[in-house]
Amino acid sequence: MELLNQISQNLQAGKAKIVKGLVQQAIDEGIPAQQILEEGLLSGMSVIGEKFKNNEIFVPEVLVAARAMNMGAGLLKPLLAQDGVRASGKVCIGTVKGDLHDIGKNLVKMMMEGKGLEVVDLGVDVAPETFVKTAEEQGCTVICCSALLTTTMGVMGDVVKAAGEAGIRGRVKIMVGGAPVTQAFCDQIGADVYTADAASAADAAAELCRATA
Ligand code: B1M
Repeated sequence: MELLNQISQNLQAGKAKIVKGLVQQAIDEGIPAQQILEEGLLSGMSVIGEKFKNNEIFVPEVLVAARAMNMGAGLLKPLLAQDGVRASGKVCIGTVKGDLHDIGKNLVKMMMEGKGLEVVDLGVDVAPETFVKTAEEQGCTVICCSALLTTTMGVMGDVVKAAGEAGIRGRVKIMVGGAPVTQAFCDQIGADVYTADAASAADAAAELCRATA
């Protein structure tokens, strides 16, 4: 669809205000929020990812694209929430220590809120103890860890260990995700659930909250 393609192109060019306007136009034209997210914003971000990987663009270009992505995604947030089914449950989420990538984590958060979950956002560079302390103090059913770097994904294993040491593993589940994370890695560190994308993560968290309600 031409409009979604324009969103993708302008996101790649880092034109945040134009992206915001086009996303609003797409909403006004009745295009479903999920489709705008996937075929407009995420498709543009994946081109940026490829170019960054191939050294065709560098950090500043990625940052302006990320800003455009966040501006567009902000408009979709209430609509994705409307589509959700209310589920009682509270989770905390963060990008693990040493890792500053938050675009995927923010999407996961948005989709979880869309499912009616209350989400405590710990931000980026989150220490294992902070995940555990938050889950304990705020009564979270699920700890959600995101990592984008092969050098930081191991911190997720430290979260599992810290939760075990705090004696909360019986009532708090640990979910992991992010580009380098796999089901095999999840099994290896003893986390409870791995999901590959934001929508599946939201479904899984809602299910865990329902199961323990
Ligand atoms: Co970074 N970076 N980066 N970066 N960056 C990657 C991850 C990289 C793959 C690029 C590359 O070289 N090919 C590479 C990692 C290589 C590796 O570890 N194997 C990399 C690197 C090396 C670095 C630096 C070290 C670069 C440097 O300084 N030399 C540095 C590290 C800084 C740090 O964190 N300490 C760095 C910095 C940055 C920026 C600051 C410039 C920027 C981040 C901006 C921000 O997040 N605010 C950035 C970006 C944007 C990227 C790429 C281009 C895009 C990541 C992204 O946002 N994708 C990325 C290349 C790529 O992915 N192709 C790259 C879109 C996002 C929607 O996807 O986060 O995967 P993603 O989330 C998905 C799923 O993974 C899943 O759901 C989301 C949507 O469906 N998901 C979960 C995520 N979390 C989940 C949790 C769940 C479940 C699912 O359950 C709890």
